[in-house]
Amino acid sequence: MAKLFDPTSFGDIQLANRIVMAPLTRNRSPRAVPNDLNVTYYEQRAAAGLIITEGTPVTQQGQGYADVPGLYLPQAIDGWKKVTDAVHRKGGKIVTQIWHVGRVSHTSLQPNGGAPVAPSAIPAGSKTYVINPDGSGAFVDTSDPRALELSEIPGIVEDFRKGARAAIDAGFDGVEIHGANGYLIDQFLKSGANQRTDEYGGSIENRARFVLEVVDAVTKEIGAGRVGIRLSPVTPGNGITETNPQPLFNYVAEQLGSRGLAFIHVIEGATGGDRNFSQGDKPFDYQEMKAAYRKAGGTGGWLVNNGYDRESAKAAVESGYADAVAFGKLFIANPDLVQRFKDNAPLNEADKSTFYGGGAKGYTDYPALEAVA
Ligand code: 8OZ
Repeated sequence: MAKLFDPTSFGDIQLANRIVMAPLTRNRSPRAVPNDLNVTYYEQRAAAGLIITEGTPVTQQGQGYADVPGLYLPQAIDGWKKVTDAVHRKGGKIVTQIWHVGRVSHTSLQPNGGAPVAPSAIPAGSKTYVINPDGSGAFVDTSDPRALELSEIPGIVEDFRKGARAAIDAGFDGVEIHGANGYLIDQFLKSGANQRTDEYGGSIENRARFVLEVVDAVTKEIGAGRVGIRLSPVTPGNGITETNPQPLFNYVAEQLGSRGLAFIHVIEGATGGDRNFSQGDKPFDYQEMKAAYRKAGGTGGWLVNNGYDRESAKAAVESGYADAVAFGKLFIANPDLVQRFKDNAPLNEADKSTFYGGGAKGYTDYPALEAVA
């Protein structure tokens, strides 16, 4: 029986334990370049079995929030190198989450102030985060998107490929493709955001074409054993809706099963909220999705996320429900979460007011437990 503290492998990546740091947007990298404060933050959390960095746009067009670090500027690669070196020196493993926000953006963040792009010209009706001229941060409504031309889609697939190459150049152990939470890939997958009438819209096969093209381009570039993907079958985040998620995600899982990926990262329920939230006319069955993946030959780690604690994570791994568990807020507040779980020690509380933007406060100043003499 596997245990939460046991090592495992996700494809070519060896994890010292099954406690994974979930990707967390923190808006502390001005000009899209990782800095020394970011180095400290990730280094403090290197005892995680795997760190998945915050979402990292592969192009400026893929940016939806101020001060998130990217992968498209040479300075950003240099900045990320310092992060990956620091985590590796501490014996940790780190992948970066490659990201395109699609319609969840604002014209002020887009190249030449243009409209954000999406499968269809349907607004997200969501909020994004920008920096005011006086330097303060603010949540503002997302801008109306324009529908991508068919001829533009290969270019975005190529942007993901280049992002994956840049990630390896920056010293990452691999990448997680951000296919969740209502961003571009999820927009293609789900019928509420995708009303295209070409080969990228309509049937499940057509709506899944974009994500599979991205997966194929990225795995060809860096090797499937270094590639994971994050999916959120039912989250309503960023205005995303799907009336029939089960067959859609069973199909996606089955297609991924033959592609040799390192891990599949599934957000259960509403991201950061109700684990039992669902869309469609019956509760989503995650084990059915996992079975479709395994039946198709998928051997990657099955990584689950959303509202787990020490006990439920132990139970998930020990029962074989999952291979590993990703924690978000608990890792924000507890840099030494692995040690605290081992000791069954009390946990620090996360301060929501410092999640997005700002400096060291609420970022690198959460205390670790005193070392036991
Ligand atoms: C919170 C704030 C901004 C972005 C996600 C990348 O939901 C995000 C995100 C989360 O995946």
